[in-house]
Amino acid sequence: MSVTRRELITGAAAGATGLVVGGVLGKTLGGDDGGGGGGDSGLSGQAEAVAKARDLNSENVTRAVKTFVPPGAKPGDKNADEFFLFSSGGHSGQILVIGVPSMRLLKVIGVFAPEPWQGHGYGADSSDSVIKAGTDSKNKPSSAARGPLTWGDTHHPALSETKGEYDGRFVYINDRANGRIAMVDLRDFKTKQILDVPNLDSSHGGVFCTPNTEYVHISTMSPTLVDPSKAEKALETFKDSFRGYSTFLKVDQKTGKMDLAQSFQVELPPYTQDLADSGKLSSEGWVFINSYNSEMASGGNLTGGKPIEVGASANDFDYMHIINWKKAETVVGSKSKVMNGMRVIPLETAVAEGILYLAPEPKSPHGVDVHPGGNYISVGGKLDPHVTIYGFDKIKAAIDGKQFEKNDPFGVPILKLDAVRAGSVEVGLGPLHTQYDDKGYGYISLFLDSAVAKFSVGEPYFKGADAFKLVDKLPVHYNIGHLVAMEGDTVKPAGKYLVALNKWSIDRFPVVGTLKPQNFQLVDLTGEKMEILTDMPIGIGEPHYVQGIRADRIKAWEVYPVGTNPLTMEKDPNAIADKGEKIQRTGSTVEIWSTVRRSQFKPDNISVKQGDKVIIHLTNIETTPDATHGFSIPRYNVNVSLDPGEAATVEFTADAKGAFAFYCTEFCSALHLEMQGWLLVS
Ligand code: K7E
Ligand code: CUA
Repeated sequence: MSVTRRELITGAAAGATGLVVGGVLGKTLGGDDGGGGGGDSGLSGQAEAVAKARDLNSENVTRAVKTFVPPGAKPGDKNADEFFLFSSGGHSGQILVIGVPSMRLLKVIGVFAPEPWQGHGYGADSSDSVIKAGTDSKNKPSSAARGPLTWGDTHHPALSETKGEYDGRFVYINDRANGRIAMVDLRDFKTKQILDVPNLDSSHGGVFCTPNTEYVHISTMSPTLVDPSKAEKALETFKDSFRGYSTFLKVDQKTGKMDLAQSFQVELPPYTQDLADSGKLSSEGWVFINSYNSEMASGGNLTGGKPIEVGASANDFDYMHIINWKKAETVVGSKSKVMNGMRVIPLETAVAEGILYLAPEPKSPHGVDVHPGGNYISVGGKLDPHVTIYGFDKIKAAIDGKQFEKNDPFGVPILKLDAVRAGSVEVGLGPLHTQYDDKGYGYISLFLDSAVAKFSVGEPYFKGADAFKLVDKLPVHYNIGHLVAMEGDTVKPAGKYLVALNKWSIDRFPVVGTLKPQNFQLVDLTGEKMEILTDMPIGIGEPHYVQGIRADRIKAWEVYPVGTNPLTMEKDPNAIADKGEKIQRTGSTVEIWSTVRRSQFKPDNISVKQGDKVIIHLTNIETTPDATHGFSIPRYNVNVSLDPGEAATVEFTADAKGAFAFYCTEFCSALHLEMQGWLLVS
């Protein structure tokens, strides 16, 4: 159908050339009867004039029509956004929520970095305690060096799943810089937990949920120095001093929170473990992590040593780690040791129990992505023009038949490449990450080529000579890292759209200074050839990974039941109703219970003595969607957002003397400016 429409639009069917905008809109707006195809109806005539005046050709207009969401479109309407992207916000430490196909930014979720509008990290107990708990030095070997962390480099979001499909409950995201992971509840799109993961000093792409969100996984990137007192000679004894960790964080199904007591790690060789993905369907129960720097290069370029990048690219092969987590689960109770509060299955035990295997991966591997059917695992090698496709059936057979090439220096068996490779496709330069659609195709990002390659991925869709073949290639702008197809990590991808996440955007946008935006490009997958529909500049950190979920899977709340504490998602014990306001002094502590509504704080006068501890419980008693108020106290760095129904507590020592005019920071009503009060510190 889209082809027909496209032919009509471009005039290809009629052999016409040039601008036929009237025909497009006549067809689109005129319904199925094809009436108005001549472009002479009032509407299409007007549109044609606008298109001409703005120098838009028929292709541009088609793209606009494919992505336009009319003002007031309701969720679920055919012309509304059909998908949401949950994008890492890179250095901003946040998550971005974007509508597809409109590519409109819908929300920025405060995660690792304070976010003033949401009051995330500016005085409210709920968010401050999440951020504080997110720097838990006792979980790290190198504890002494750590202070409170107020930023993160968000990289890989992982949406929760049920039976391998996204279920719209939670999203997890890691902090590349500090080896941490956060959980956002998709009922209110707020961060509920930041976990400073034991034994992980860093993390990168090893984040995903298992098919029923039994666990969320995170692994080390740069291996961890196990005993920090040995730092001085650490690099000379790299092989013995460092270890990697594959971490399975147990998820509480009700709250989405990660429970350390039920979590575990599998110790890994000190290679650089990188991207990872969960097995599904036929490979459920296993996970796959690739690695580079199996050379264990550690640099020394100023003192005659090999630069790290040279040392780390010396070998022809690195290793995919193949981990049997279902097996690990049965062993962890009896055969683990506890390290920094985490149960760890030692490397020797992992080998002895058949939990860990390696498979060779060509030339600096990057992405590892499991096919929706579960059998194929696609690996891109940054320095190899091929994508290598492994077969899980072959991996299983090779393990059972002990088809090992040898053991690595840590005794981990390395499977024979020929025994586990199902196929390979020459796709172009710098292949990184693969996503899948609903028709059996894979899409791989080509960093060096600045392109997306589409290839067929074996059975059940493609057999024989067609099994693994390049079928299309699309230039993107420029230097693509990840890409995301809608629900492309699940057992049932939705197809339709793909978004290319480009690192460079030279010449695509107006010059806004020396730091250029990233460029998200929306790609139409419905035609024979991939086609770019639109560019979206991202001017807030460098996103890495993104997941795209069907919009109708998200069942977000519009208002909280009155008195809800966002941290617990339950009624706050200090929430009050109208007329419950009071001020109470106990020794040098002053506690205030305040209602918040259009257009007043009650009480609006608070009098304390210098040095008093002040605790203010605020309840927004509004039940109207969007009736949000803010609460800010000048000079005290307090700024809380009180969404409708929300209860929050602010606590501080009144150490500065004076009269402080607190005010509502959200333009909530005609008397918003009057929504203020006085804190007197005498
Ligand atoms: Cu390829 Cu950080 Cu997922 Cu970026 S990683 S590209
Ligand atoms: Cu409440 Cu402005």
